[in-house]
Amino acid sequence: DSSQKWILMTTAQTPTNIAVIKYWGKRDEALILAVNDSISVTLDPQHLCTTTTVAVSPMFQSDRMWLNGKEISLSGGRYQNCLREIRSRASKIEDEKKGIKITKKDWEKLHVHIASYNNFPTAAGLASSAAGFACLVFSLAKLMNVQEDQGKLSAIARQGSGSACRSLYGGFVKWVMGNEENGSDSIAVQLQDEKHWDELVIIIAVVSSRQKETSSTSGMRDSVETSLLLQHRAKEVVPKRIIEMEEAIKNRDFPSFARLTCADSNQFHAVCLDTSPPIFYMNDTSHRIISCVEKWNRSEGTPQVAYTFDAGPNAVLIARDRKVAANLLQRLLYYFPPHSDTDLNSYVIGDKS
Ligand code: 2P0
Repeated sequence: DSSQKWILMTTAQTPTNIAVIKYWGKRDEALILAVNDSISVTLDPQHLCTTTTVAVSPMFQSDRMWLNGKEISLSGGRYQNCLREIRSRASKIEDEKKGIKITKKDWEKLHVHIASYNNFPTAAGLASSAAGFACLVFSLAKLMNVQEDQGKLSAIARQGSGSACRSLYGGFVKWVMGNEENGSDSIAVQLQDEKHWDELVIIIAVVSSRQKETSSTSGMRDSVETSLLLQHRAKEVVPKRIIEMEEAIKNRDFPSFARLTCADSNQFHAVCLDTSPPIFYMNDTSHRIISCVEKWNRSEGTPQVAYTFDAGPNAVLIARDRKVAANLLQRLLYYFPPHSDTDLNSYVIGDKS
């Protein structure tokens, strides 16, 4: 009854995640099914996170969404898929004190308003879509009293953005590519919780906060169509690396963790170069950061820092402990002094959570 004046609202916060074994390439574009498994670490929610408030009311005339205060269209397939999947699982709510009663049938007609904020630059290769869709799905599921486990919710978030499925858990997370054609087994699972390896410190060196030129979605489509290296990587390389990485994480084996993380980042960017037309996500500053870390690790005889780069030039640096992290920051400031040609815009420092 639209004469009713109530609004029901809920807010959630979701951190972004950084892949240490990368997802790059889909076998199904509409359902967002990957060509290989991937593994990520979820960041501390204080930094790099999305906060989303969702509201439902009989007074709302249509579904609407605002991102960082600006209205955006919900007409895209990805938003529609997430909304439809969540709505179809909505269950009844009865709150006598507030005088709110929503039946399962009511949810089909009720509209939602969504307000989402990122505390970091959108689409600068800092995985904003991962936190964004994970938060959207999680908050809508809470609002609509959806009774599904996290795995099922991760499969819904996946249909918003592949990497989003991994942000529904803290700690170390694996996105299992699955075999089913309908994607029902393409879900995220937690490998280890946030307390398992809490000595690690993650520093993100923001090389550029400009919007990237090639979106991940179109970049990986081109790679799937043209890169032979991608085929080799998905079939031969990643399956072995996933097993080794799970073992390294379980044993808190930093040398193996660092070796696998750096190698996988480098192979992902090699796939980008092997794509036609080639995709350049890293720039000279990114390459210089890699050289610095490689030299330092070699001179110590054992890795101190792992680096990984996503679809942009920003460096994600994972230090083995706080002491190394302090040393790393000093080195970054020395080699990339502020206000020089190659200064870094800022640093985001976070313990992983
Ligand atoms: C990852 N990236 O595993 C990889 C590494 C970027 C490089 O997932 O098309 O925004 O929405 O599924 O998830 C970025 O791709 O792409 C990404 P869609 P998404 O984190």
